[in-house]
Amino acid sequence: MAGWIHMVTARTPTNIAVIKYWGKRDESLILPVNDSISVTLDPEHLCTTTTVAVSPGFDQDRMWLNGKEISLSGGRYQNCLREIRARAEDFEDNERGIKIAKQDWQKLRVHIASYNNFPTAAGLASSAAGFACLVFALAKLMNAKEDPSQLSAIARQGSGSACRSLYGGFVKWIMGKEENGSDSLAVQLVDENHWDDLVIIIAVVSSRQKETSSTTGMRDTVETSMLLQHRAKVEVVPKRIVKMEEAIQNHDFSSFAQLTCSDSNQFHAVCLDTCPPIFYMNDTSHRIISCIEKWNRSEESPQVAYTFDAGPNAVLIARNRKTAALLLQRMLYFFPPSADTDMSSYVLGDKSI
Ligand code: 2P0
Repeated sequence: MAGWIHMVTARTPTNIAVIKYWGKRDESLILPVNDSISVTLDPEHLCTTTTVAVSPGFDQDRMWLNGKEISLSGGRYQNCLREIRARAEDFEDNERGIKIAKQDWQKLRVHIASYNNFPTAAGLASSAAGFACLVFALAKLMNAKEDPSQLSAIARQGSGSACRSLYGGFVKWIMGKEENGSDSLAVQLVDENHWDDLVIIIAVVSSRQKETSSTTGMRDTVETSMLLQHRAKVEVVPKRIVKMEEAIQNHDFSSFAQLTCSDSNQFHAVCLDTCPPIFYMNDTSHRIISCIEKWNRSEESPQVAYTFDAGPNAVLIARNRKTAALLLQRMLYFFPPSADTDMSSYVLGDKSI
């Protein structure tokens, strides 16, 4: 019995919110104050790869992130491990003579190795890809038969935005009403083939770790920002959610771009309205916004949508490949990579969403 290792490797892309999640109504269960909508990136680009292994020879749960061992003692990891272990089923590999009964999973320890192919904690949603991948890989390892929405409710307890990475395409995280969080989960709005004209370009303004973590920032915002309360009103985010769903269904880029840019700007306004204020964007981010706004206003309808998460990096969504080529030209002209900025771009091709 002692000689075997059973392992599973999974790869999960990150997601970028076009209607933002910011603020929790329950911190330990990670329940948000509003619904959010995101687009999942192409798995070939910004993604996490995680291998999970189990063996009778392992005496404790351990994890390595980008090659460095990290502690699994935090509640978020423990919640995910507990929830998947509770759903584990019998596993049998006759060829290798491995037989694990449902109840054995409680005693067996796991080793986890996870890699991001992009900067960790630089506002590129590394925790989203990370926890989604961890939960998916553990579910496969332990033969848990949950569907992606049920798994999303577990990934949510690792990191809120992670619940949206269990699906491709455009995804909605429904905030839910239940106190125990059972209905706070992700659903797929459309799959990755629905709107495949869109091209996403990520301009990495800085790959440094952000100063204020999302978790701390959100807590301060909930405690101090009046603007966040305004955002939660029916006519603000809930109305935007309805309009965004319509724009996505109808391939209506003008409406999509207008909603995406407005919601990003309002999210950063909420950060500024927090005490102490949170500054995620920098001068380069602001110059990128001005550049895109000018371009969009010089055309009959918007060509590019921009959105910024908890960091200065720009996520630019071009309406088609032709626009994406022009966008790259403009970005390289106005923001040439130089020694004092580490500006570089990830270009996600026309199959990105
Ligand atoms: C989002 N962000 O909707 C928003 C927009 C950042 C800006 O979700 O505390 O890392 O783990 O639930 O998921 C980042 O927050 O925070 C985030 P936790 P998370 O993508």
